[in-house]
Amino acid sequence: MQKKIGIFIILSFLLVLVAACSRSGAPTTTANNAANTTTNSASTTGNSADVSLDSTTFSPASVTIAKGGSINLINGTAMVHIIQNGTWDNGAAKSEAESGAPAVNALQFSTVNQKQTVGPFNTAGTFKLYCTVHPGMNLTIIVQ
Ligand SMILES: [Cu+2]
Repeated sequence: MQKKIGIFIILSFLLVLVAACSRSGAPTTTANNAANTTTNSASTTGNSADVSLDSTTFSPASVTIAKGGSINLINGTAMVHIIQNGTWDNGAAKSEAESGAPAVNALQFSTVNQKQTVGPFNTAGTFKLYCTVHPGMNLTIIVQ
């Protein structure tokens, strides 16, 4: 999964490079517009955000990304965290599948600087991840 996302990000950068090259060599206005359109869609789908897992909280606790983007969860300490889709709307957090969100089931962190990518989020909406170990360790992901 992480390899696929890495390849996707590399392809996105290559697309931007190709668009930039064709723009500088393009003689007509029509070609320039086409290059700009390609660049814009690449930057939107390549959107991603870093979220730190602190001792018992996410930082930031809410993050906004573009549709098609991902989040990089990075463990700031050696604390163990187990992350899942869920909700905390009725008090205590509980596991709950979220339609339109990537499935996250017992995603475990146990070493400092450990990084795992969740995504892509291809559906606009508000999604939630929480830590099963630490009550109140909740993350809201807003996809636009
Ligand atoms: Cu935790």
